[in-house]
Amino acid sequence: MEQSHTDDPIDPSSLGRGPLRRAVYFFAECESTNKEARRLADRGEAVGALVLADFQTAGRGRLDRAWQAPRGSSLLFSMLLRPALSPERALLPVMAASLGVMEGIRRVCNLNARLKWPNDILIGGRKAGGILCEGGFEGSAVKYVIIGIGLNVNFDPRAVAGIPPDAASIQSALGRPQPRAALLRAILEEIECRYALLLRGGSLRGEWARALDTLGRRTRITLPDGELAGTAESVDESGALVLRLDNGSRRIVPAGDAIHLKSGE
Ligand code: BT5
Repeated sequence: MEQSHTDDPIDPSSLGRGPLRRAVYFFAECESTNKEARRLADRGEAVGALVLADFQTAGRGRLDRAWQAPRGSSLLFSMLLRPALSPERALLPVMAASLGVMEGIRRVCNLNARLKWPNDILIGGRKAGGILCEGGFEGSAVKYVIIGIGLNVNFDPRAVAGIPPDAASIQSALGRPQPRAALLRAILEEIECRYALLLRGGSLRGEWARALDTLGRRTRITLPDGELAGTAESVDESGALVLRLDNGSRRIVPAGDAIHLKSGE
């Protein structure tokens, strides 16, 4: 799986300044940037720490799935947030992050990425990135939120064992590599302005709805206690999916694993 892409280093000092890059922790290699960010958070690190890695030895997706990326090829980073949010509103930072990734890709690469509810970045309808959001709690209060983002940039997913062959990357979509630092900087700027909007009490619902490829599609959602299938109708203010079930009733789904179905499925 190891393949080297060392000609495009990310210089942390080139990332500019902003509230979610107050302190940048760069690792040539670590197990998982989410794990490092959690370690910092548990030690009392303030909001705005950004953990960035060139390679993860144990990158994680949701539900303990693996996230793989060849060394130096991708964007792998985690942001430490300390929002005053109830657990029901924990998807709001994911909305800010995924919309920021999408807009950063558009600005720097001129590519129209889309989103799959709740945490995937799609290019050409295929998964090019994902978000892993983890919370630290004190009782029922959210003490911190870690938003981990993996985005496939400069490699061909078909050529890397361990990555689903139908995955996408920016290089595969454009036919040429892109400078990772410039892309990361734009993504951080776009996330920061959306996160600031949320902190001011603003809404990302409209932008989230327009960005989601999921809306209007037949979708199957896997939940811890079973499965639901129906048509994804809309999203509510907290980012939850409004699903019209096959029996006609509506169900609000705060989180889950979604699959877009083909018609007739
Ligand atoms: C995700 O999980 O999509 C969230 C991925 C988050 C990764 C970042 S990297 C920085 C930070 N540190 C971490 O340790 N994690 C975060 P999920 O929806 O569960 O998708 C995981 C599934 O995506 C796997 O089971 C594979 O099938 C697939 N996968 C693995 N690597 C991939 C890649 N590079 N591109 C596309 N799909 C991939």
